[in-house]
Amino acid sequence: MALLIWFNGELLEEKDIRISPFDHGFLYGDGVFEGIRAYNGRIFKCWEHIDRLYESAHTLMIDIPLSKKEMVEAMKKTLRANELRDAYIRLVVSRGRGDLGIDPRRCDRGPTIVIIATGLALYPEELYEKGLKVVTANTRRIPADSFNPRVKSLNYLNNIMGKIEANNYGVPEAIMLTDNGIVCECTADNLFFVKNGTVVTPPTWLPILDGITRKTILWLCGELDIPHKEDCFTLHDIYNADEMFLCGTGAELIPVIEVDGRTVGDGTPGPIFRKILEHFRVYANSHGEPIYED
Ligand code: PXG
Repeated sequence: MALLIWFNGELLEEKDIRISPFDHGFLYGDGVFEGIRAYNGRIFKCWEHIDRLYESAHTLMIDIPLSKKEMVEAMKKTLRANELRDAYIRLVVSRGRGDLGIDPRRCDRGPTIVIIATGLALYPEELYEKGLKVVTANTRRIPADSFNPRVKSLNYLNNIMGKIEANNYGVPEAIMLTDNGIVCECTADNLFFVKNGTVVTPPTWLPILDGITRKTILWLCGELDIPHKEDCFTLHDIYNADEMFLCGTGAELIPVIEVDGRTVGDGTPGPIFRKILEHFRVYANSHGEPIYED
């Protein structure tokens, strides 16, 4: 069965979808997106993702013509049409078709909306067991007063530059810093470390994405009575951490065992990471917006 994709209100096969070369998502990266997961027949953190999508769009002054409820219905419809219970969902809203100038006012036909739901594309299980090696990117995170990375926009070139550096070093991820060397996040994941039993992650006023997995982990730490805080820190702190891990909708939670050639902790995924991962998996498989119940 060919994959059915939601495109401006219709479910179509990829070959039947046409997006204009004048679409400002294509011409300028002018738009927003979300990456969402469904586990076991439920959309995990559905409304949190929808809220973030609409907030990103509001900041960019893109008026999404669907209500949040209609957007969730469209997502469910797409999942049902493809008979999916465990899936990765990509929701994309571009500013739509305009002319060759950047002026958003020329995009007067409204946004282009696409929902893709596919099977899962996890990192190999081996990496969750063994952990990743990462490097620090020379490319700095865009300062929040230039363009706030809390907007999950279609313009990911800052992150892609970081990813190219990771690729050039032959590692799966790269750490990105602020322009004065404060640790922010990786190219598509938030970052945590553990020192003396306390879980630490950068605060969202730094130029990072306000990640939904990140927020879930902070909440889980509270539930599990694990000391945790949001704080600013440098590479020295993570080189000398007891444990480190990354998190995001795509990667879920993944341990880091080496940063810039320095072994983190004892070079294996640590006990606090394992505890959080175990509880995260149970929680993710039992909570969320049901896809098939109405
Ligand atoms: N930071 C950045 C820069 C991101 O793009 C995260 C953190 C994690 O956020 P969530 O809300 O997912 O916990 C992201 C996630 C993927 C993928 O396939 C993820 C993102 C972008 C592109 C692909 O995992 N964003």
